Amino acid sequence: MIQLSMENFVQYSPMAFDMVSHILTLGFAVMLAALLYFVLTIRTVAPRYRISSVLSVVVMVSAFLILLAQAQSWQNAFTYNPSTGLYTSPYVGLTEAAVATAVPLAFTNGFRYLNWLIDVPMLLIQILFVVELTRQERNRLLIRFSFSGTMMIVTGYIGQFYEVGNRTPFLIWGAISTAFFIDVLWQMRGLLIGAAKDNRIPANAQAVFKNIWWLFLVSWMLYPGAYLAPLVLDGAATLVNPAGANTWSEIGVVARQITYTVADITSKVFYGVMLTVAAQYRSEAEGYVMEGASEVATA
Ligand code: RET
Repeated sequence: MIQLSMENFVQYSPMAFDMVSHILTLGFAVMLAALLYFVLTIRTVAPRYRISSVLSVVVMVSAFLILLAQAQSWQNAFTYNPSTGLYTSPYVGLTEAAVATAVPLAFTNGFRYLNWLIDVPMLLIQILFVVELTRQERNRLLIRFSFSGTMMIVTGYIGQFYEVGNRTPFLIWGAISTAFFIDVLWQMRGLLIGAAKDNRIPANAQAVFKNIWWLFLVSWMLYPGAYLAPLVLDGAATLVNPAGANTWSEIGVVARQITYTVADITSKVFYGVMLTVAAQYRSEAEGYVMEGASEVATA
């Protein structure tokens, strides 16, 4: 059974290869830039909301490092072949049996899943410190989010090894992962729709929570979309018959990496910024004055 990502069975024109390199570079560069944003804005919110910024910092550091590894994995897995003018991996054109015994360095999306293992629980937990909850309700969600979020990623991680060739395990693990995903979505919907109507929260912050729900829904749905990419692309056909560059596969790989990068920037960075804004509105409504702000005002 083949346990490699579909990207290894596609040959790339220099344009497609470079586009993926650029997209992956954008991914880790944004995380480093946003890291500074979350550090520098921490004092703009009241101390009780700062744990959300701290968790964004944790997310940024882990995403930066792992997305850097992801970009290096792309660079190392393919070489340029001057006679065809294409980038190719040692796996292109091998039979299924030969792939199973080959050992060269393969490209893998697996790094991403390990990053999510850290980031998904952090992203789900950080919001619990910006909305208004009883201690009991917060603890309940903390456990539920951590459990379902972790199970969603672990089961999806196992499934992604089987995206090329016989796809039965790929689909079964994907379905199990989806069950946990639905639980996460359901809990988050209740939390955010509740916060958007909570009269202990000022109206401007309520509006932000409502928008966070839509951002959350759309950005998180992109991940299962990228997981399913091999189903709609002909990566497996390329494995058997590598007739030069296969335009559809090439576009598919570029599209999949764009999807991952957009999803990462929106679900981690935009989400964190919106939570910071909501916390700023709440801090302001509670009369919080940023340290040092009064000196500026009276100067
Ligand atoms: C998988 C496997 C296939 C089924 C489903 C999945 C969902 C993944 C999600 C990932 C979210 C990741 C985030 C990372 C941020 O750092 C695992 C692809 C439903 C929702 C938000």
